[in-house]
Amino acid sequence: MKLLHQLPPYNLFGIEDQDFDSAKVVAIPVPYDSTTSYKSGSRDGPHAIIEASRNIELYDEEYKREITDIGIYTTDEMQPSVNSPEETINWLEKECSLVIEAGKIPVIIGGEHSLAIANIRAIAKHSNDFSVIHFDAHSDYRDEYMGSRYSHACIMARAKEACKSCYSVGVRSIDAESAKKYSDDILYMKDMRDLSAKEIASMISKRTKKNIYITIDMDVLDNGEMPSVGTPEPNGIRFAELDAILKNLLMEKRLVGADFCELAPIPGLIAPNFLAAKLIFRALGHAFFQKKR
Ligand SMILES: [Mn+2]
Repeated sequence: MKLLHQLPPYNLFGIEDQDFDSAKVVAIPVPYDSTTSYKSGSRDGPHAIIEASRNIELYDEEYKREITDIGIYTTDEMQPSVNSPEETINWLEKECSLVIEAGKIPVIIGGEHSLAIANIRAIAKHSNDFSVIHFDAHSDYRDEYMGSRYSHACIMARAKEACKSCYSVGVRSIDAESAKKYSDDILYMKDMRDLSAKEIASMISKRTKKNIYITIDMDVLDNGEMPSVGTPEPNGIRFAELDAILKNLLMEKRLVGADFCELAPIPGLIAPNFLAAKLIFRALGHAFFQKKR
C-alpha cells in the first residue's frame, strides 16, 4: 500500500517506482570495510549516501533535466562475505557481470575501495577496450598489504592486471617502489596545482581510451570538505574542481562503469554525506546529459 504522504523510497536519489528494465545505470550499495587499514567505518557509507541522496533535488539546474531521466535502479545492499575479502570481491564481480549482461552500467556505492576491483574485472571480462581513471589521494599500487592482495591499498595493482590502461589523479601519498614503477601513470597533486580543470581533464583524456571506468576514493578530496574518510591525506582537491574535471572529461568520454568509495560517515556531521551523494549526482549528469564532443 502506498501512503498518501510518504518519504521518498529508500534508493539512490529516492526515485519513485524505479524500474530495472528501463534503467541505464544500476547502483549496487555494498556496506563493506573488512580490509580498512586505519580508521574503519566505510561500511556505513552506502547508507549515508542513500539517506543524503533522498534529500537532494532531482533537478539539475545546469542541464535542466531531472536525474531520474537517466533511469537509475538501486539494488538492495549486497551482503559481504565474512569468509575472505577475495570471496566478497568474487561475489560482487558476479553481480556486476549480471548488470553488464543486462546492457546496463554498474555503479558501486562503497564501502571500501577494494570493491572497485570487482567492477573493473567484470567489465574487463566483457571488453578490454577501456581505461580506468582513478581519483585518489593514495596510489594504491601495493601488490599486497597487511596480508591481503584484496586490501584497499592494492586496488590499482589488481586493476592493472585486469585493464592495462590505468591513470591515477590527485595522488599525494605513495611508497618509493610504486613511485619508481608507476609514476608515468599518475598525475600527482603537486603537478595539478597550477592547472585548470580543463587542462587537467585534457591531460587525463590524452592518456586514456574513449571508454572509461571512473573509480573515486573520497579521500582524493580535501579534508576540509571531506573529513569523513578512513585515511585522510591533507592538501586535496576541491569538490568544485573535481566536478569540473569530470564534466570536461565526460564531454568526450563514454562511461562504462564507476564506483564511489571510502565515505566513512562521522556521526552528526552530514555535509560530507551530502557531498558524496551530490558528486554521484553530478558525475551521472555529466555522463548522460552533456552533448558529446
Ligand atoms: Mn585513498
